Amino acid sequence: TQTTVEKSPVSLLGLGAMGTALARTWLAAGHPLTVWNRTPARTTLLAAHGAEVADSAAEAVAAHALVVVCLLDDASVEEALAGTDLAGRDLVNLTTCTPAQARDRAEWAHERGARYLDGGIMAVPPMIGVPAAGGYVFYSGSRELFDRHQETLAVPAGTVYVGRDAGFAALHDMALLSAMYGMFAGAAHAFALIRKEDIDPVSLAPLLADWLVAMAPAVHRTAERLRTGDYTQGVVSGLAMQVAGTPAFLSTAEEQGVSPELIRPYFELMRRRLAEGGGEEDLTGVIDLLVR
Ligand code: FVH
Repeated sequence: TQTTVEKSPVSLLGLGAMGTALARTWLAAGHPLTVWNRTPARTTLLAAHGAEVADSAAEAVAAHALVVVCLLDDASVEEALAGTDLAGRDLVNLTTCTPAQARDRAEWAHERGARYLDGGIMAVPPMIGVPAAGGYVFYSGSRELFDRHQETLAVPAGTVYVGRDAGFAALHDMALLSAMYGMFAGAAHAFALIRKEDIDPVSLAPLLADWLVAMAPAVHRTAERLRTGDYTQGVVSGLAMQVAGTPAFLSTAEEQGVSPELIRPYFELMRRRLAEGGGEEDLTGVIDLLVR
């Protein structure tokens, strides 16, 4: 005899690009799903694939204990959930927000009788439901809520719990995405340097990607130095040497007719740290200049 395992039902509010991707994976995995979206037209396709469509956010919240929201921003969460009865609900908020907004939202949910878990999605919609793509979601807030629903939450993407502080998922999300924008900024400068030359950007791209991958493990050494407080231990490329090299980068930008506005601020910080006596360090000391 075969036994069928009942899949946990989910209420999902928000069917933008990300919400729709999440909805598809839960439906495909056999989870009963109730959806709501401010613009009802976005529910049509999902209804055809078996989703129940709620006429209001309140109806969606009332449908199941696990309520997932994936809306544009914190203000839209406030607006969508106003007038819903959250008492006894397990609210999982996958909307991008700041750590402070997440903590306030957790308190707001608790005042309304709900448990709260915040999520920061480290994936774009095509990575959802594709384990090999490596996408995952940071979660923080109620550990009990995370443990109870982990199996369901793991359907669209991997899950990484980062602590009871509801703001930590957003903080991890913002930290990683900030590093990503720094990388994009560096790549933008690199492409700008060759833009007017007879160099195919497509031939530079793999060199650039491989170089960034080769340099990425440096973050482990940075983390160790931050932990020990010794910024000079095992330094290979000292700050004094690196600062001495910065005029060449700025002159190259000038020669190529490229604005140095993306790289100059970082060079300024390196110079300041050197002036404060950090010549024997690597680049770790720059971090301390940023922290106010
Ligand atoms: N898409 C991505 O690449 C990123 C990947 C990382 C995580 N983000 C965050 O996920 C949240 C949702 O993003 P999204 O891609 O689904 O965004 P949109 O396609 O723009 O859909 C927005 C949904 O929010 C609804 N909405 C907006 N304002 C309100 C409101 N005041 N009341 C109720 N709902 C609202 C909107 O509804 P509609 O315009 O269809 O009526 C969409 O359902 C987001 O935090 C990303 O940062 C995605």
